[in-house]
Amino acid sequence: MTAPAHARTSADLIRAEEPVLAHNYHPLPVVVARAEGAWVEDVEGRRYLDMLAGYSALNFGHRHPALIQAAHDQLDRLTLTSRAFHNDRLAEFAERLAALTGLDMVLPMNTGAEAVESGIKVARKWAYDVKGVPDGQATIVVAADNFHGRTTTIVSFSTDETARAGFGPFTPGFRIVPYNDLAALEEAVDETTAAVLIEPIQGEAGVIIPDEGYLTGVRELTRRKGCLFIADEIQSGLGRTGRTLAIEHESVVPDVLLLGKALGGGIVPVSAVVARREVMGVLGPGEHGSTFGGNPLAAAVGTAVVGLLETGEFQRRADELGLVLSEGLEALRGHGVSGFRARGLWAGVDVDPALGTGREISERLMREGILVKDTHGSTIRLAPPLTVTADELRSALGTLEKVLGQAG
Ligand code: IF1
Repeated sequence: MTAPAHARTSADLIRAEEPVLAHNYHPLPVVVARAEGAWVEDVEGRRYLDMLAGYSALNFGHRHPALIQAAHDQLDRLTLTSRAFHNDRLAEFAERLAALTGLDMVLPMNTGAEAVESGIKVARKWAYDVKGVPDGQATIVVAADNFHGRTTTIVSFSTDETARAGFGPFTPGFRIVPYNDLAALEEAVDETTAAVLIEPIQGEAGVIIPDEGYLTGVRELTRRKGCLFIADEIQSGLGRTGRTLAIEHESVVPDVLLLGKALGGGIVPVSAVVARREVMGVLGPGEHGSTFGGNPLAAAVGTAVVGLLETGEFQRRADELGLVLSEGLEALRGHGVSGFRARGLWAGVDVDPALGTGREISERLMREGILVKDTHGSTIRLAPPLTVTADELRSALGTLEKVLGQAG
C-alpha cells in the first residue's frame, strides 16, 4: 500500500512515477508542490528561484493574482461550450489580442504546436486560394535548428535527430535553410512557396539572436516574392524580450503570428494564430477547429493576460532588468561562461564544457536553490518570470558564479 499522496516525500513521488509515467523527460530531481511569483517550493518545503518559468509560459510569475482571479471568476460562471455555440468571452479576447499585435483576425487554439499546425494549414490554403499555387504543391521554408513543437508534421521539418528518429514517415512540402542567412532564403523561396516560418529568436537552439536586419530582410523578401511571413513567437513573445513581440526589435510586422505559452498565464493552455484578414479569411465553416479552442475559461484568462501586456509594464521590466542580466553574465565571461546571448529577460548561456554539461550545472544550481534547464551540450537557458526583482536576479547570478567556481 503506497503512502497517501499528501504524506509522500519527494523521493517517494519520483519513485512512484517510474512504472506508470512515460519516460519522455529527464526532469531534475525536484518535486514542486506550490509556487508564487518567481518562487517554487518542493514537497519538503525547500524554496527555489524559478529561472525557467515553464519555458516562458510563466512570464507573469506563478499564480499572478489578476490571472488567478480571472480564472476563479470564470470557473464560477462557464468553462466550456465548444464553438458550436458562441460564448460571451471570446469576442473581447479576439478584439484585444488583435489590437495588441497590430493584426486583424484571431484563430484561438490550445497548445503551441496546434497554433503552428494551424498556421501551416492557413498558409497552405492561402497559397492555393489566393496566390494560385497548384493544389498540393505549396512549400513552406523553415530554418535549421528550429523548434516549433512535437507533432509528426512539425518534426518532419526539424533538424534535431532526437526529435525525429522513429517518428516517420514525414510530411512533405518543407524546405530547410540555415537561420540568419538571407541569401539561402532567397534561393529557397520560389513560386510554390506559401510562407517562410521562423522564430524571431531561436529558443531551443540556445537563444540564437539573428543579425540586426535579418528580420527586416525576411519581411522584404517575403513581400517581394509574394509569400507569407509567419513569426513563431510562442516562446519569444508576450514581453519576454522587452517588447510585446520579439519581432518589434526590428519594427517588423509579420503576416501571421503564432502565440502560446504565456498567453495562458501559466494556468490553462491558450494559443492563437493572429493574421491579416486577407490570410485568415481563407478559412470557412467546418474547415478547421478544435474542441477546446476559444473556450470561455481560456478566453477569460487570455483576456486578463492581454490586459497585463496592454500596460507595457512587463515589457519595460524585461527591458530594464535585462540590463542587470546581461551585465551580470558579461562579468562571468571568462569565469566559466564562454559566451552568452541575451535579449530582455531571456539568455542562452554557454558554460565552459570543462566545468560540466548543462545538465550537471543545472543540478548544481538546483542544490543551491536555482532552477534552470539546459538546452544542448553545455548551454543553459535563463528565462525567469518577468516579475523577478533585480535583487533576485543578482542573487541568481551570484549563485551561478559560485557554482561555476566550484565546478571543473
Ligand atoms: C517540450 C523545447 C522550448 C516553442 C516554440 C512552438 C512550441 C514551442 C518556439 C510548441 C514549445 C516547449 C516544448 C517543451 C519544452 C519547450 C521548449 F525545449 F522543447 F524546445 F521552449 F524551447 N514554438 N517549446 O518553444 O508549443 O506545443 O509545447 O505548447 O517539448 O519539451 P507546445
